[in-house]
This record gives sequence, structure tokens and C-alpha cells, in this order.
Amino acid sequence: MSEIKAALAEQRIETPSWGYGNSGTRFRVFPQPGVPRDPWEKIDDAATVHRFTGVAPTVSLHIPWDAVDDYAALARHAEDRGVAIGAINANVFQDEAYKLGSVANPDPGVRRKAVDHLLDCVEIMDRTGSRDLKLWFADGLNYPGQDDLRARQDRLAEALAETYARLGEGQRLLLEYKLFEPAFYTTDVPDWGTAFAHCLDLGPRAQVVIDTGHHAPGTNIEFIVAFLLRAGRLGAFDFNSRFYADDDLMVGAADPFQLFRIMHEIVRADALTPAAGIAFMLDQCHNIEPKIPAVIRSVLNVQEATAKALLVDAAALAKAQQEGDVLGANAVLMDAYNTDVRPLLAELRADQGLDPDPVAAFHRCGYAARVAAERVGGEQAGWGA
Ligand code: PSV
Ligand code: MN
Ligand code: MN
Repeated sequence: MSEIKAALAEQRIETPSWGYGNSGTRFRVFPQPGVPRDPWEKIDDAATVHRFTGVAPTVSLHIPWDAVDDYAALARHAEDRGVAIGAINANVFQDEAYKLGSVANPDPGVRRKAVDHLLDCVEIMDRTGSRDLKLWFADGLNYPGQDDLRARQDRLAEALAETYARLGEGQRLLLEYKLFEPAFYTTDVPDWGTAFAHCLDLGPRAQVVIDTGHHAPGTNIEFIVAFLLRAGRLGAFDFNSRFYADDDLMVGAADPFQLFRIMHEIVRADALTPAAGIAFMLDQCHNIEPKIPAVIRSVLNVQEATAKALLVDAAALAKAQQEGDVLGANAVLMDAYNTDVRPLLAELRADQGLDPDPVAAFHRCGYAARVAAERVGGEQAGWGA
């Protein structure tokens, strides 16, 4: 048990700046009291999540949603609050110019603008000490014949190569795929195979991001995890839950069993430790529920799935698999999944000097009431507006 606790204590989960801002669907944004007014306050909220969970010491930024004049000062602000800047997400999907795409746009001028933004994001990484440039492109087509599918892959590859070449030592390019939306006919990076192929062309510091909401219904995500881990090309997760498409609900809310199966592949590959380089990030929007408790709940959900994965009796599983014992092997996994790990996690938190119930502790601490009084006119997250 002490080994399991040690592994859980070492786990790191990154929270997204945009999860703390107001968000909604294209039908309505529901503002909430006390939401951050700027990136500095988003970092304060992320630091609060870390204070109560102990496992969320980094926060990802989205540029330009989190644009500031002085990024080094923003990084210092984070450090003062006990957290650090995580992945820098480049946003090349909101400008008028990107109507027909960004890096795959047929217009070389638009492509230049998009790549320049990606290079600016690497500059921000230099200033903030961030390791990861996370790229998701909304590029795609709504109608057959709208543009040349193959030429768009060439343009994408060229943009990625220029960006990759700009990376400093120790920096990585993380490429995220998404089946559809906002484009409805094709997307230029629609699946893990496309992302993987581009990463292989680029080099070892190009890695795939799996956003759990970005697949066709029924996709076996843990297979993708196993495949990419084996190939050394899994860079990060964007964790969230989905019932239909890219719902961005709290991770572990829709399908905790899937999350367990994913974490089982992570544990199986010994990839939980930060040294393995997999970034476990959240990419969620809390449209109707209070945001900070929702982020805390999400962190706990990931911890619970991880604890269950760590409980899998690897020797018994390997034996049953080797013997072709179908039911026995399945039972080993299910035994772990069906264990209530909440007491174990409560004990771990107590060992670490944390409150065993982080959500309750947050509600008691008065932070929500204080920021509701202090922050008037909170920011929109940018996405889902
Ligand atoms: C796109 O749907 C995405 O998953 C990308 O990660 C973006 O950066 C993020 O959502 C914006 O919310
Ligand atoms: Mn994502
Ligand atoms: Mn998404």
C-alpha cells in the first residue's frame, strides 16, 4: 500500500486557465460571481485548487485568451502562489482571417500570420519556463471540394516543421487531434493516426495529445493510449467527459470506467511518474456548476481512477492472461475497479497535511465569498461564447 500511496503522491494534474472563466454553449454563457477578471486571477484560482488537492501544481494558458504584457511577471506570480505555468495553447481559430483555416489555409499570408503566432507562443514558453507548446487546429472543410485535402496536409506539415525548428532544448510540440467541429466535413488533424504521422516526421520532441472528448462514440481510447505509449509518442491528455461530442464535462463524470481503463494502460507502461513526461491536463468548461469545486472534483476523479489502476494485481493479471483465463483476467481488473479507494486517498491527504475532503475544505475556507466580493465583471473563458 505504501508504494501505491507514493505513486499517488507523485502524480501531477494540470488545470486549464479557461476552466476558471465564464463559459457556456453557443446558446448562452451563464456568468458566475467571482470568476477571474484576468490571467493573474485565473492563476490564483488554479493555485487554490493545488492548495486543497496537492497534486495540481501547473496551469495551462491559452494565448491570446491569457495574453499579458509581461509573461515573466506572470510566471513569477504563479511561483509566488506555489504553482507554475504549464502548457502554452496556441489559439489560431478565432480571428476573422482564419475562416478558411489557419496553418492549412490556401492563402500564404494567412498561413504566415498563423505560424507567426505559433512562434510567438514559443517565445512565451521561453519567458514562462513552459515546456509544452500545445497545438490544436480548427482547420478543416465544411463541403466536399472546398479545398484540396492533400495540399492542406502539405501546408500543415510545413507549418509544423517551422514551429518545431524554433523549439528550444527541453521544449516539446504537442499535437492534438479532433474528429470534427468546427469543421463538419473534414478536419485536417482528425485522428491520432494523422497526429502520430506528423509527429514522426517532425522528430522525437513532437508528441500526440489525446483529448478524451475528441473521438467518435465507442472509440477504444485505451487502445490509442497503449499504442502511443509503446511508440513513445504520447505527450499529454486533455481530460474531460463526453456523452455526445466534445462536451468538455468533468472528467470521470460520464464514464469513470473508461478513465480507469486509460489509467490502467498508463500504470502498465510505468508512465504515471512526471519523469515519464506525460502531461495529465484537464480541458473542461464548467458552464453551470461552480468552477473551482468542479476543478477540484475533476482532480479527485483522476486520482480515484489512478488509485484503482494502481491496485490492479499485475502478477495475477499476467498469469491469467498467459493461461488464457478470460474470466479470471477480467476479474482481476474488475476487482481493482470496484474497490472504494476514497479512504486510501483521504489517508494520503492526511499524511500530506491536507484536508481529507478537499471539496468540503474549499467550501469552508471562504475563498468563494471573498472573490465574489472582490471580483466584479469576471472574464469570459473565450471558448463556447
Ligand atoms: C478544442 O476542442 C480543444 O479541445 C483544444 O484543446 C482547445 O485548446 C480547447 O478545446 C479550447 O477549449
Ligand atoms: Mn482539448
Ligand atoms: Mn475539445
